[in-house]
Amino acid sequence: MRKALITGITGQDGSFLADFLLEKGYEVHGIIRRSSSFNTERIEHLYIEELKTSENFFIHYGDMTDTSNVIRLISEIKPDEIYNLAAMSHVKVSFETPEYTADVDGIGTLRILEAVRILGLQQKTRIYQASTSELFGKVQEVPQKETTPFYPRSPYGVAKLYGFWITKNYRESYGMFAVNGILFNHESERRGETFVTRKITMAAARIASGKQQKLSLGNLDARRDWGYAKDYVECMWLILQHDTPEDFVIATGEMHTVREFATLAFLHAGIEIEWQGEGVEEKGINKRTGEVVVEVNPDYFRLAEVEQLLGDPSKAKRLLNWNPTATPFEELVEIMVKNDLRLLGKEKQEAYSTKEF
Ligand code: NDP
Ligand code: GDR
Repeated sequence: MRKALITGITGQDGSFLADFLLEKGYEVHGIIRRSSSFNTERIEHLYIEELKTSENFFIHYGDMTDTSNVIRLISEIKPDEIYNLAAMSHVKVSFETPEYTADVDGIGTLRILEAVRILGLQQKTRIYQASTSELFGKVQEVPQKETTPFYPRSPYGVAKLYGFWITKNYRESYGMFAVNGILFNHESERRGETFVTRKITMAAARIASGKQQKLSLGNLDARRDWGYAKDYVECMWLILQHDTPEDFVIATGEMHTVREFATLAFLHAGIEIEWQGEGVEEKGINKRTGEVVVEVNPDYFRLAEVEQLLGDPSKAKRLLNWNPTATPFEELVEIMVKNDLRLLGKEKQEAYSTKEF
């Protein structure tokens, strides 16, 4: 039985990847951090005795900043594949915690590579590094492909730049199968609640249900290439199954503004929005009631913004036979809004929580 180790198992991608690999018959090991409150909601269905459908899932305590822990776990598990998904993954927060972000997202990647090398596993263990379209930042070419120069615009992007190059360096220096997936934004019903898409879909559901009055957003003009996370984790696996170790851009090849995402999300929740005003004065008005449902709050602006990202997935299409448009943009938004309306229905039956985002 093939063994996979996933760092960042409690996150959006880690949890989908665990589902995917278990289905493929892998023994899956995941690293979780100790937390003062529960952080395992996305993987409960995999390890809680009454819910679990597989006996092949194991969790271990650990942290990307703890070298001895990383070495010990890799030494005990001896995985065939490592998916390094753990990261301080919020771009805006990385401006507040730049050193920690560098430690986890940059040096954390080195810790994994070094552990595999020190343990002499370089011929056995294949390593996937979660690289990102944020490497392109201030874009030098549209659309962005594997050969486009990088220009990161945040401490997160710069830390991930180190992760990208050290992965490539270990591949070239030690002949390791260590590769980067340069993934563009991918979202889902499991997306973290502080990323813009989920923030919008949750707010749309709550506003439509009379539980919230309005939503505050930052840059409505930012444009992203948004895909569906479930489709993207399959690609992580395909990249590691490829004959040769190579880096791949994973994207849909389609770009939309935050404003477009919000318009569509509110529509799925039953609210038609009309946009009025410009810049920080811009507002989204509920056409039927005349109420303001979206406003701009400069607190959510980035110190250095990535204005637009558009990926060219042709290499992945050609060499991995991957379909970038399996879940179109409209369907992605619908999946997310429907899920948040359903969750709200569930919450209503229990006591409704007034969490702010
Ligand atoms: P999430 O933020 O949902 O998950 C991040 C995971 O990393 C969580 O499991 C988190 O644990 C864990 N983690 C954070 N810090 C540490 C640490 N110090 N030690 C161990 N684990 C840690 O991210 P996604 O699932 O969305 O993304 C997965 C990876 O892909 C990340 O590396 C991200 O940067 C990258 N990426 C994501 C894209 C996207 O659009 N989603 C696009 C391109 C790249 P906890 O639950 O305890 O916080
Ligand atoms: P991003 O995702 O920074 O691309 O990083 P996020 O959803 O946070 O922002 C996307 C764009 O929306 C604009 N925006 C807002 N963003 C947030 N979070 N909150 C708001 O209120 C808001 N209003 C407008 C942002 O300015 C930005 O332009 C994600 C993460 O998953 C990274 O880990 C990953 O590497 C990249 O995607 C690819």
